[in-house]
Amino acid sequence: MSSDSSRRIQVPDELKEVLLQFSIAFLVEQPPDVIDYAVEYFTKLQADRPSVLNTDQSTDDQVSVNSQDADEPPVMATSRRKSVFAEAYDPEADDDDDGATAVFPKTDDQRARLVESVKNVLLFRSLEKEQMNQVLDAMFERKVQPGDYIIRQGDDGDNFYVIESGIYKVYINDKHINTYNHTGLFGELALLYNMPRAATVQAETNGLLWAMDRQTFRRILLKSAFRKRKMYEELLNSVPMLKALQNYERMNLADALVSKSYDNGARIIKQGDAADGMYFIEEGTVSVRMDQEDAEVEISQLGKGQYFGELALVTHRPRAASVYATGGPVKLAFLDVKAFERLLGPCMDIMKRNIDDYESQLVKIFGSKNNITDTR
Ligand code: 1OR
Ligand code: 1OR
Repeated sequence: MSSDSSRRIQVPDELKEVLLQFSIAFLVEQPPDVIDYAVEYFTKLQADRPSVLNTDQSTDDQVSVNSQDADEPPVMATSRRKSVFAEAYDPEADDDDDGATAVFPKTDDQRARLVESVKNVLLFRSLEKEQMNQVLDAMFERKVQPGDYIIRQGDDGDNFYVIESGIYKVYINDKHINTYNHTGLFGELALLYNMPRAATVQAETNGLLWAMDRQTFRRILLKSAFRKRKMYEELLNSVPMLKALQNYERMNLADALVSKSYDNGARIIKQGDAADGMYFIEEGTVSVRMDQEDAEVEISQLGKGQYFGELALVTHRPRAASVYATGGPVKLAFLDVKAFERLLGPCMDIMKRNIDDYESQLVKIFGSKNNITDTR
């Protein structure tokens, strides 16, 4: 690729991206006038752009309901584009929708291996049983050898792949940016957003992939995946910590979230319990309370766009506090511990900083050195 002999004009990635997103937004919305629409679109884009200087000061030494708001990552990470997945696809307007679904017969062994491989595929989570069976029927096996190119950047999307085994390296403009180790999926972006392949994927080792063709992908998977990504987009954009994630990583996070609702007063987390995941607040508020002698004392309130339950996952200790739904029904997005470990690595430093903050608050409130984070 870089050894390409023909001299080509370099189109900056940012330009490509901005124009692609603009075009998609235009096609989806079909406004009457291109220029008017462009002015409106780019004005909004400019207004939404994270400001260049992070003026947020975190010197607040009160017990702050909003202490998480100070955890914006450095500007470099935030200046990335905000969102593609809202504009990129309108499931209702999708016409790639007819024809019968392919069926690839499988031996019992193959089917069992396939079921195992797709077990952790987040995109499949929201499928109903019947759709899931259609998906399994439609997938076919592909063996690969070291050096095989599975996907080339810039190509049209044909298949989407779930990894059964093998190591795969991902390159953008010849730069190695990601590696899959015997698990995961790739090739969904081009099919989901109807755009050229965003990256090249090459096998490092022998491996086995399960493929699904574009038609089936779009017909069965796309609508549910898209809805979910769109549903969580606003939430994920409103959590300052998650700005440390790439857009693509936030989309994967959306696939992994599960909605949960709690009535006013319900206990969401019990102090001392083992932890199975963390929560982001979509709607409502929660009260964080700690056992203090015979009573529970409220130590914090959290609201929309904030998160809790991360502490036990980071420290591998029991829950440090109890958390209750307050102020009407509370809507939460739950992230289980496995997905947390896989997806929130880039946010770890920010979470740890906030945890340091808990510690100093603890000393302030209870006047003693705490043990919420020591690992013994
Ligand atoms: P695709 O259909 O575009 C290439 O074909 C695939 O590589 C793509 O779907 C993804 O499944 C996969 N950015 C874009 N695509 C990625 C990335 C990625 N990682 C894997 N793929 N990253 C962002 C880099 C700026 C890496 C994030 C860790
Ligand atoms: P967890 O997994 O331990 C309880 O489950 C959650 O309450 C915890 O994660 C945090 O997400 C959340 N100290 C400890 N945990 C807190 C605190 C907190 N606030 C929220 N949580 N402090 C409050 C600081 C404003 C310090 C103790 C006084």
